[in-house]
Amino acid sequence: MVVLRTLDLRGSLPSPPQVRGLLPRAALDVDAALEAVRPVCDDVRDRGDAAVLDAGERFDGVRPPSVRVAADALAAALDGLDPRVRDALEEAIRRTRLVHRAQRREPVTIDVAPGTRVTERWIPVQRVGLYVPGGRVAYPSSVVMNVVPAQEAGVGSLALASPPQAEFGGLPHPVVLAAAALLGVEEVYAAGGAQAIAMFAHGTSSCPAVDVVTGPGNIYVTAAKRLLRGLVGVDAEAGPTEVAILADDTADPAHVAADLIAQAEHDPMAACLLVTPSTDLLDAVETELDKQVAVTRHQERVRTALTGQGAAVLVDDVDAGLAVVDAWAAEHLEIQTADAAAVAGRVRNAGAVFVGVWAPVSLGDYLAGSNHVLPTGGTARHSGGLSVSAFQRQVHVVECDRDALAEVAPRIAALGGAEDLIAHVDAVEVRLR
Ligand code: HSO
Ligand code: ZN
Repeated sequence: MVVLRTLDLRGSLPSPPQVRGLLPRAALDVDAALEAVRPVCDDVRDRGDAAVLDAGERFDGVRPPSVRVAADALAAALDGLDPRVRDALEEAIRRTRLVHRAQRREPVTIDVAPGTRVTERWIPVQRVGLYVPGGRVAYPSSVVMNVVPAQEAGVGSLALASPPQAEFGGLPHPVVLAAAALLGVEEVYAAGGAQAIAMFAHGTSSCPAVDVVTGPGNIYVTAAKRLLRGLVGVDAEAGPTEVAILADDTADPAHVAADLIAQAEHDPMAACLLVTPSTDLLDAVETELDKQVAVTRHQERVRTALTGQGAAVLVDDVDAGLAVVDAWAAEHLEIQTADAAAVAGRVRNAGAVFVGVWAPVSLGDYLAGSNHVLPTGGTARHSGGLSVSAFQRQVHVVECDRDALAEVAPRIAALGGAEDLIAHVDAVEVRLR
């Protein structure tokens, strides 16, 4: 039996912070992992490649033949790629590129006063390190989701790391290598966990240091990113994956159950939530879960996730349901209600929103063209998914002519005086004298 913990919030709805406190979500103790990764990161800083290789042997159970994957291994992986997978990756790349190309921003020039203009330019960082996990599952789709935005941002130098696999002679998973090759990424490293992040941040003789590190990973990857943030830019912290499904009695219980199971399949710590005003739907979903979990491939972790952090929330109506999912701020939010598009239009907090019966999360994971590197753990309240902007900075370029500077000089003098920074005032006046 798979019984979702049920939370009855019918009647009066608690405040958003209270709702967050009531709803389950696997907690990651990143601080505890910090102490574990610190010596690994320091070792990579001090001993470079040798430390990366040693850590591979110790944590991934295999010593890679070299830190950098040889060009012929990349070519061989692409040659050996199943044509159906190749076709799927190519279409995923095409769609993801379309979406992310549209995120590029042209410079904007604002004439703030006659003779004074500020131009905002978006400039790509020079070099990035992209991390692709490879522990429980290999994620070639995550290669696409990281590489495409970096390429569309205009990043010139791109390195990718993924853990060495014992069954592939210490190389990363061949489908990950093939996906990298398909995208034209030539710099790939057999490095996983904290050692990969430290390699990117500090640089080694094989891998020059990068400016920005992105990509999801386990708790050690997350801890290493937290430790080395500042030395490098990092994207948002990615915790265990999540889905919330807001559904009414128009939803098909088989779909709801299938989508909860699909997310649970990632991780025994995955959090899966059904929010509904319909007790009939809830009963039907539980019956479906029993049927579907019994025959699903990764039954054990699905069961652990659903019984551990799975929950059903009963609400008065779809409006109250919206308040609940907004408070929880799911990484993935599915709307399976009447008039789903209108309901989706009112969502405030979610990493990505999936509208109606034909847009399951699985579509977004692989082929919608949207990005699947998304904010987890409630961080969707303040952050968005991975995009071109993670690889660029906006830079203000300031221009002014003599008359315009003279015009505004008294105001600079007033503010400089108010802050007792008279050299600031002098730097203007020396020009106008
Ligand atoms: N749902 C995952 C992404 C993924 N799914 C990769 C399949 N492969 C986290 O957004
Ligand atoms: Zn997924």
